[in-house]
Amino acid sequence: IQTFTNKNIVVLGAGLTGMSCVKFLDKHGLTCVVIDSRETPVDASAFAKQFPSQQLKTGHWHTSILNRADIVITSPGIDLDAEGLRNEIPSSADLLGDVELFCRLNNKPIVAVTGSNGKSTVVSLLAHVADKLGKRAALVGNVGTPVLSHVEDDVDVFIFELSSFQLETLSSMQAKVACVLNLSDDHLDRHKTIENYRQIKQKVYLMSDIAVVNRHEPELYQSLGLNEKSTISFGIDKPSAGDFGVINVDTTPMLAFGDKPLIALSALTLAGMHNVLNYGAVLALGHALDWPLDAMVEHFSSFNGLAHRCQVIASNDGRVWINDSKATNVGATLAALEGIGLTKGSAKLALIAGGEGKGADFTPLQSVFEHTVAHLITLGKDGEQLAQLSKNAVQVKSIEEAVLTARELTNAGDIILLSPACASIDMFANYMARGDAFAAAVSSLGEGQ
Ligand code: UMA
Ligand code: ADP
Repeated sequence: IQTFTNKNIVVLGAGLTGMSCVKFLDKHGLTCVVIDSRETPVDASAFAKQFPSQQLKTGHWHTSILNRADIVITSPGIDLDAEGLRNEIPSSADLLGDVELFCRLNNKPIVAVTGSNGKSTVVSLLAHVADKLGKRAALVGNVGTPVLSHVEDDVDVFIFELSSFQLETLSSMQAKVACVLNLSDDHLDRHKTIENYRQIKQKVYLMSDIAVVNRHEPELYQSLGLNEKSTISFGIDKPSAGDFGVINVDTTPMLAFGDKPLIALSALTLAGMHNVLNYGAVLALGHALDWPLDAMVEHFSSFNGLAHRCQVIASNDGRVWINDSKATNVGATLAALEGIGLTKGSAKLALIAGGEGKGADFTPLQSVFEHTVAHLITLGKDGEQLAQLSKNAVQVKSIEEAVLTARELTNAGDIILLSPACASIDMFANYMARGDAFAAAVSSLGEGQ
């Protein structure tokens, strides 16, 4: 970090990432200017009090300061091209993200997980198992804790959840093991094409000793020519020796390592085939770290999943209300609908969806809407586009109206799923606020038929 001394350092963004960067630089006696285009991203007087040596500039991008930068540490949510910032940064400047800075300073083992869906579930389960096995693990990154806030922790392993945004500015990671869980349309408003998005995700494999790969998505790794010996795969089909998958023991489907059965699928707490894949990925990652498989499996049962991911909400009107607000892309909503479609029996399903679609193609949802969704209730910026995919669609203006409409259209025994296939930012601060508003609207309904 001493190479940063006497340099003009600019931190772009005063969100979680930006503030973790200022704190880190400040602690090491370095000064920077933090720039944020919003008027009041943070309380300016609290900032001045906490960081008297640091400067905060808000309201616009202050390009004259950026033009003189030697080092620019940017936040993942800032689209440098769309904001017109790329050309304002001197070509000689060191442009990096917080994860890149972390990796330049770190020499502890890293597990890196990326993908369109399942990242938070996989890294949280891995961290849970680590904890139970007595390993000191720090869970950081896109999951909500900026990496730099733990860079000096004395741990056995860092577990990184990485977004495509964070990968864009990362080149120095040397992970022990990395995984791209899956890929489906997401963030295409920023990455433009699925090919660009894939290439950004695949970078994790080029920065890792061991690659954990999804056998059902070979296009994510085959072209990279990875070393067979240091590749571990997972899937829901029968695995080869050294890989993870599903085998039938008598007639019981079980997660297995090669031909060794580990646990029956029916004993897994998180439901749905997508979660079988998530469990398989966790086993493969743990195996790459030499963690004992039997002990890992033993600790699966005490992990109950994360809020806002296919979470059943308490209600007393006889219906099953499910909050899957974290389904912010088409792939996640498909996984939820396919899982529920397999188990719902004769119950009717009403789906609440819509929001900011981020330029995704919604048509993969059309056939599952036709077969599984009795009533589609849409809202938000791209609600109309979704509504066009179903004959049984109703458009509403708010989540409260969506809940009331769903209640009117359904009967006791039916299922109502909030799984938007879209980001929430057009109507809410984030997916958690959307899920909380949904749960609050459901609880205010009271009893009824
Ligand atoms: N900003 C501007 N102008 C803009 C855009 C942003 O000034 O046009 C400023 C905002 O005012 C804000 C700052 O930039 O102060 C925000 O930076 P940010 O959007 O990078 O958000 P952070 O608070 O730093 O949070 C980021 C991740 N956010 C995004 O990538 C959008 C968090 O992931 C992550 O948990 C955190 O760093 C810690 O690593 C969230 C996320 O939504 C959960 N991720 C996306 C996803 O999962 O789909 C990728
Ligand atoms: P991420 O951190 O990648 O957004 P989460 O674990 O938070 O992933 O889950 C996000 C959404 O994706 C939830 O709606 C969840 O039910 C769904 N999901 C989880 N795992 C998978 C998977 N392997 N494939 C498809 N969808 C998934």
